[in-house]
Amino acid sequence: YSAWLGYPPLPQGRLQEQYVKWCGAVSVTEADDTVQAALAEWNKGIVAMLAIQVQADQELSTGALRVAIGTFGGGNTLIRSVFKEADIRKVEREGFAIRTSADHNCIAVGAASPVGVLYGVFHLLRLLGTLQEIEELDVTVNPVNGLRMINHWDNFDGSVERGYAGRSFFYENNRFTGDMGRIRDYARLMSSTGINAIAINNVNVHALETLFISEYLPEVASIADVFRLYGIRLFLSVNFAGPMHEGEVGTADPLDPGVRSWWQRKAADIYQAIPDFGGFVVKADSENRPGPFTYGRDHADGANMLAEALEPYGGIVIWRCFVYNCKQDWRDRKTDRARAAYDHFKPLDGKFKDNVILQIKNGPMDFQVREPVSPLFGALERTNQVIEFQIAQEYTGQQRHVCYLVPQWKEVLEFNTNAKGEASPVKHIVDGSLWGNRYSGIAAVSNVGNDLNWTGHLLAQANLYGYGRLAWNPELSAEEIAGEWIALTFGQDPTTAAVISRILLDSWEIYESYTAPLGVGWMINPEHHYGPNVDGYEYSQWGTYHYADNCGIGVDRTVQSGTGYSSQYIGSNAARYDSLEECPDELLLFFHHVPYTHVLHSGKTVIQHIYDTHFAGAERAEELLALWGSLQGSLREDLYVQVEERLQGQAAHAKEWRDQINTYFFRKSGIMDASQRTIY
Ligand code: GCW
Repeated sequence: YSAWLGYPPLPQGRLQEQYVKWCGAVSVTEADDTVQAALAEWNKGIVAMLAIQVQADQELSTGALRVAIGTFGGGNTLIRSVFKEADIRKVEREGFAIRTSADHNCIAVGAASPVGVLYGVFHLLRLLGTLQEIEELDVTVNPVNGLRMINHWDNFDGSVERGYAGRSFFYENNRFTGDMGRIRDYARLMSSTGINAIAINNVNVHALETLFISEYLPEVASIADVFRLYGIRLFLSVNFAGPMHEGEVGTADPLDPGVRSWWQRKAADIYQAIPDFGGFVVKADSENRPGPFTYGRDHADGANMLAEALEPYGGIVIWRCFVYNCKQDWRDRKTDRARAAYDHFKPLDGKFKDNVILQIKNGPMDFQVREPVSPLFGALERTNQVIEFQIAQEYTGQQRHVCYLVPQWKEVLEFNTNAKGEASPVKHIVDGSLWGNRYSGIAAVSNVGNDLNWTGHLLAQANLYGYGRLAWNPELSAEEIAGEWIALTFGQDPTTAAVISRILLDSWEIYESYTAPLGVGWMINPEHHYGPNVDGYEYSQWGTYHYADNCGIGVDRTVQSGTGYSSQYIGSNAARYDSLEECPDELLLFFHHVPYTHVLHSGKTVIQHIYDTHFAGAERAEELLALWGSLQGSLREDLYVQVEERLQGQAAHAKEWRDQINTYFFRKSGIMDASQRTIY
């Protein structure tokens, strides 16, 4: 339950002695709630890690060592003497500086704002928890991304759409749970990774949730109060048809004056209750949700209308680009879902108000285990945008399989869009630096629920932790992040760390290899999306096809003979994806329809690749279990057992994947496995 804030005791030794020497006393002079929350966290961490009590400053003799915590303007003389003008200038609103000062006998954690102080304290605690030297600290740290957001898909009835960790801890049975203790612990966890924005309800806004901005505002406001302590702004997903829902206005047409003033009144009420309310998240004209299309308006009309209502209060509209035709005829080979976001939003570039942010899923389809980067990144030059990841493992094992997603997210963030000369990686688009956006950042769908360990699979906590850390600083490596999470969660044993790190770092590749070969997705059971079903979505309306027949497989998205999707990329990316010769193996079937005998860059045929990866993947899933087994006795028994159970399930399920996929393609193609392994 305490996850990475459990503060396991640190091993005896030189570093631990160093910490005891410096951290035995703390100097805090500010009464601000967030600074006090930072102090409480500091005390908690020190007591647990070092087994010492922290003395308050006043009781100390002048020469004694201590940690000083505060804002630059907050009246703490130690902070004032350690940090000079030049230091202070480098620290941004949410950033902090930490310096060990021999002159002043202290480690000073200074920031421009209370939340910066909090982040600084979490940082220092993390340095201890990962056994770093603290005697010569001198760092200034600012978050790279402005918006670092979590989207909940929690429903008022307590269910969580695509939730794999129990039920909501915000709601149950169309009531607020009122479980403020849990919500506060959640806020601590999120804040410790750097999260600063959370939308607490599902983007599919149902009837009762539509009333979160009216009838239920008081309860929503009390959740905002808890988040505020930890520097997190609360957002709500809203129903675009809200004005009609309450029966006051007969339309939701964004250009209708009655609709506009309805939203303006709502905004006034919301800010009355929650003065620092973040804004709205909107899923419109997407998967049967209402939107501006009904009225012949475009998405700029819709988003701008809401933005106008929030503007006087500094609120923002986060408008999702997950807009596509979900009633496609599978016989129609011209419509290509992958094209949809670009086709809808590229023409609107520059038309959005500057408090609108477009939220773009990382790929053009939907959080598959492998898909290319959305070509909208690079295409929008005059529009605020955030990328949307999915921490919830909807298509990556549903938190029953281990799948550490940080390497996938890193790959996406590093992708060079070619948008502006040589180096235009996605990470510089979403951090706002490439186009100089007013707002930018990263959002992701949460993977938590009311399970005791928050995420169902204990190892899925690494995704939650890793997401926050990556949003704070995309330069951190997947290895570093895994290392931090392991040390903070399980303590300092190097063998344990090596084993868990290896499991995490290999897990995405393993999951991909026994499920989705070469960029083909959607071979899953409809609706719940768990487990293999090669044709599960083949004759559906959702635009999700692989077109496997007796000769070959894959979607032709080339310009010459396909849907032309490849041309949505810029320069060499378009050329590379369009070319059968140059297209990277891992995305081959996303862009091309090829015979099973097509030879990959790896030298194997497509069909042999499918067989080999599926056999190897299932075997490697089995090995994960053995690896974990090596930790028996060195971990807390309950933690050991819960992961072991999941890994057993994964190993068995990986075999099911292997056999269904291999058998399907063997029957379709009639081509034997070169190694003559068992295919049914
Ligand atoms: O991945 C799909 C999910 C839906 C989800 C939708 C979205 C919230 O299967 O459950 O709806 O994406 O992102 O809006």
